[in-house]
Amino acid sequence: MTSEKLILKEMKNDSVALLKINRPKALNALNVEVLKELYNELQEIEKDETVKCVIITGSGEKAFVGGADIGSMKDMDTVEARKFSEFGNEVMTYIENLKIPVIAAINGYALGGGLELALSADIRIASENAKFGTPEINLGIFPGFGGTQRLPKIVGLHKAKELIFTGEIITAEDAKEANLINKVVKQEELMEVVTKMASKIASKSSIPLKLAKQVINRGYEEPIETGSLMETSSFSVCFSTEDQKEGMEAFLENRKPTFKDK
Ligand code: CO8
Repeated sequence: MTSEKLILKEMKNDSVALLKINRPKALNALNVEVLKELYNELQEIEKDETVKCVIITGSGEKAFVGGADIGSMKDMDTVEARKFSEFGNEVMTYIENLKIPVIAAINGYALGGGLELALSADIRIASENAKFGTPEINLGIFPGFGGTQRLPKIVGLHKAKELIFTGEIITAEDAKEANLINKVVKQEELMEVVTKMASKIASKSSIPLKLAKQVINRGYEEPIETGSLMETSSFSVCFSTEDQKEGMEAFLENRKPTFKDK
């Protein structure tokens, strides 16, 4: 047992937080303790109105997250496995619905539960050395942290089934081709690119950012009529904000807007 923190938090600037999973020797594998600490850190971040974007990454050069911790799962019975899967799903759904945008900076292996963590983020940027897959089938199980649900929505049913049934591990380039990730960058540039994108997002008004995320996520599951209604209601709320006036005035005055999140 180590008393070292399993999640390292660092502020990249006033409004961008970085959470780094800190078990590099175990390829940042997710056990209950890691998931709990990640959940706690995210809850703290969500309470802090000044943070407007979160980056999640893994420690070390080799892995984002190598999966759920196989050692901690091996002897689980059905009840324990159900609890672990339920908790993992709870954390992933919390990330997906976090009020502010989440970027996964995928710095190496994103396998099994690690891929499922990345799938919960809003945006996935990977380094060239990253590798992706759902190798659970090789362990006699299948994805249990939301992968069977999120993967098909992102890459399509056919590709999700191929990955889940074969357990094949694919390169960052193939993952980009499959629409699994937004972008592939050089390993040494990953954090710079991701921080730049996070800072760009954080420079916008938090009101339309949060509303847009909510409408996209909720509307995605609904018929177009319901989604459009949600869009119209939330969109019109922006017109009660100072930031909408500032954004449009700044455009017409040919200057950069200064948003106050009001
Ligand atoms: N769990 C625990 N330990 C791990 C994991 C993992 N998922 N992945 C790697 N490690 C450990 C290794 O055991 C090794 O430890 P040690 O040095 O003590 O032997 C260390 O990390 C380094 O790994 P390797 O020596 O294996 O490194 P290689 O470069 O040779 O290989 C691989 C890298 C290919 C990534 C390899 O480590 C591997 O195949 N890892 C397992 C990948 C995997 O199967 N992931 C899926 C796990 S199952 C899952 O995620 C299910 C999610 C839903 C759970 C719901 C539960 C109910």
